[in-house]
Amino acid sequence: LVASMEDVEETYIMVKPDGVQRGLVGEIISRFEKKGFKLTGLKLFQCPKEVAEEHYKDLRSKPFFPKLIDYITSGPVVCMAWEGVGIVASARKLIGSTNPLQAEPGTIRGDLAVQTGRNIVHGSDSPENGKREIALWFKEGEVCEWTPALAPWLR
Ligand code: RTP
Repeated sequence: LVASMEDVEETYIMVKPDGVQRGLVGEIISRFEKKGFKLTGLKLFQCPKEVAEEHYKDLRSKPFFPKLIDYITSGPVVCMAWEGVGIVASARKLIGSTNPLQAEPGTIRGDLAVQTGRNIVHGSDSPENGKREIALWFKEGEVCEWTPALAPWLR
């Protein structure tokens, strides 16, 4: 049985500055590509403080918030929009636990990172936040709706 279009979700995935500087952009993109998800938006972006603060607004009261904003704005990030059946939960699984030492081997953080404050990648935690974050990080026209020309394996 093949999933229907109603099961397709959008998520915002971001390679954080440490992931970019460690040369892990290709590795991270390729994990989502190989899984079978569809890339609909991609850019390298030096994010202003206001965007980082809006993105992490739910964490505003946390003691680590100022350090988190410094980290995310410390260098360019790679912003990505991805689409797929059940992608929000699946991407979180592929990424692994927030603390990379607790992330399972085989996950991105489990294989490639050590510290919570340097955990190389972000993934939206709900379909609603997926839409909200894509709208926050991408301008009108930067996200591309497309259908594979030959094989409809990607949805
Ligand atoms: P993300 O939003 O980046 O995918 O991370 P997450 O859902 O796994 O974790 P969340 O609790 O939303 O925290 C967002 C990011 O803040 C940093 N953080 N630092 N105790 C700390 O120092 C601490 N806790 C969280 C991490 O970069 C985390 O990914």
